[in-house]
Amino acid sequence: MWYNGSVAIGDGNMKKKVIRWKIVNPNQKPRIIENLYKQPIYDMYEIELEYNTGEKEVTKVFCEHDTIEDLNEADIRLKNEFFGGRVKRLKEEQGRNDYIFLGRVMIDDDGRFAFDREYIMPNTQVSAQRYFDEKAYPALKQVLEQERSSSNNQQQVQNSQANNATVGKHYAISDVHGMLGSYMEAIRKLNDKDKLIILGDAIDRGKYGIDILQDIMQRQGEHGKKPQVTYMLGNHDFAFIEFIEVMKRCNLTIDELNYIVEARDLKIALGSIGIDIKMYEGRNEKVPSNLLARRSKYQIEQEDITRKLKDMQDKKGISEKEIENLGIWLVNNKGFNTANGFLQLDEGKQKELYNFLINSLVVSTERVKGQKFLFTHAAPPNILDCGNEEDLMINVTFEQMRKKYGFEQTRRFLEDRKGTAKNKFKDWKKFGFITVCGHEPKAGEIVEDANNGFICIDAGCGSNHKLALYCLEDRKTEMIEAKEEDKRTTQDFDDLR
Ligand SMILES: [Mn+2]
Repeated sequence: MWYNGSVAIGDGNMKKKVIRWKIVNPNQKPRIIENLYKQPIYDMYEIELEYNTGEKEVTKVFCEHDTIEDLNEADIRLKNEFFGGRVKRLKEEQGRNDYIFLGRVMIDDDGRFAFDREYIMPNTQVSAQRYFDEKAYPALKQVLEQERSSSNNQQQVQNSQANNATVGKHYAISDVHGMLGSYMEAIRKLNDKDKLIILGDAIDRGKYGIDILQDIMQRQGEHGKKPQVTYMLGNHDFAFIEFIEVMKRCNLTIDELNYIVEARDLKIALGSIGIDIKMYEGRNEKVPSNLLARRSKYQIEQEDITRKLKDMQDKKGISEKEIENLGIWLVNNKGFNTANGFLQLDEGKQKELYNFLINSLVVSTERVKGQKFLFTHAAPPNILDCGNEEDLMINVTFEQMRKKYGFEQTRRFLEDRKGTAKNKFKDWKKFGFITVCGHEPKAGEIVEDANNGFICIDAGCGSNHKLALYCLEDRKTEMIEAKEEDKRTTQDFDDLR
């Protein structure tokens, strides 16, 4: 049976399309889901897209049980541009034709990403297990070791050729997001004299963020492994530091972390269901009983989890805000891979990693071929705060910034958006600087904004799998395509940030 509906397709530039749905094989699950969930909670569907031109195509979708009817009756009639946008993105940019799709993304009042129906879990017990499964990580380690040893061999061969280079160049990459293969390939393309500046967010989304950070640690400083690497922090690194500090201060257990994840899952699910119910009510239509039943079930679970979290607040001294921040990082920002990796390390290695992070730079400057560059994850600092510095050539670590401006101000700095920070870029431009930054991906492209004086090199490594290796001397970019193994670790997610 086909369900019919119409939907606006495209990101921003809407093109109208008509779609229809059909259940193909309710018991077939995507492989990645099978790994994550112990219950067959997803059905596979085919959707037929019909373009205005009359052209038709069929693509596969995986949906949570029972939600396809909701989508048909509700979401499709509702303007659901994200659905179309996602189909388009996944098909065009990733060449994929199977994925999980559960509906819309919701943006909160501040224009920030709030929830995503991808995270609705009918069984939150199961969903929480996926984040902190002690057995999951070692299996991945094996894959990692294979990648390492093959890249080491190649590295040796390459080094013997490349070491003869007399002068090194400066390169920058950003927002690697756990894609170890892409990171290693960037490293392999450099010679021993080159310098690589990483503009933050090496972690989260993909599975190997911790391994990337550990490799970077070995390459830091004059006497480190070559080529030399400088790591700067992004907003994901900030959230990771917050996680480590709260974990340590409050001595949280794995169970308690899972409560935080469950609470977040439930909040997202209830938020999404709430939107649907409001929509039916707004149209004076009967709210489907399965939707109401799901809401009651989640509400009961939420009451239970709220009690547990209250208990944690009293006994462990974790604040409500910290619980929320951790939940957002672990679930929405896909920090669970990083958290899992971190928890597998012994205490000494954990400490080493933490010290590395808090002493990493958040702002740095460099002269390359006479041109002044400012490096930062999101946007430059307010130039007035840096006025006393000689020539404005500054290097600021996370700890220095936190001491001077506080934790929350540092968070805001690392989360800054290009749209609102234009004047900061322009101020630095007046003093002859080009800002090189990341943070806001453009699929498969770097953005050179000469007017505002910045180059954003985030080509979306963690979402559409393109890593831009930017050479400052040549002002040229090389695009690195992610390895299949890395792609699989993010295949069940797609996100804008
Ligand atoms: Mn970022």
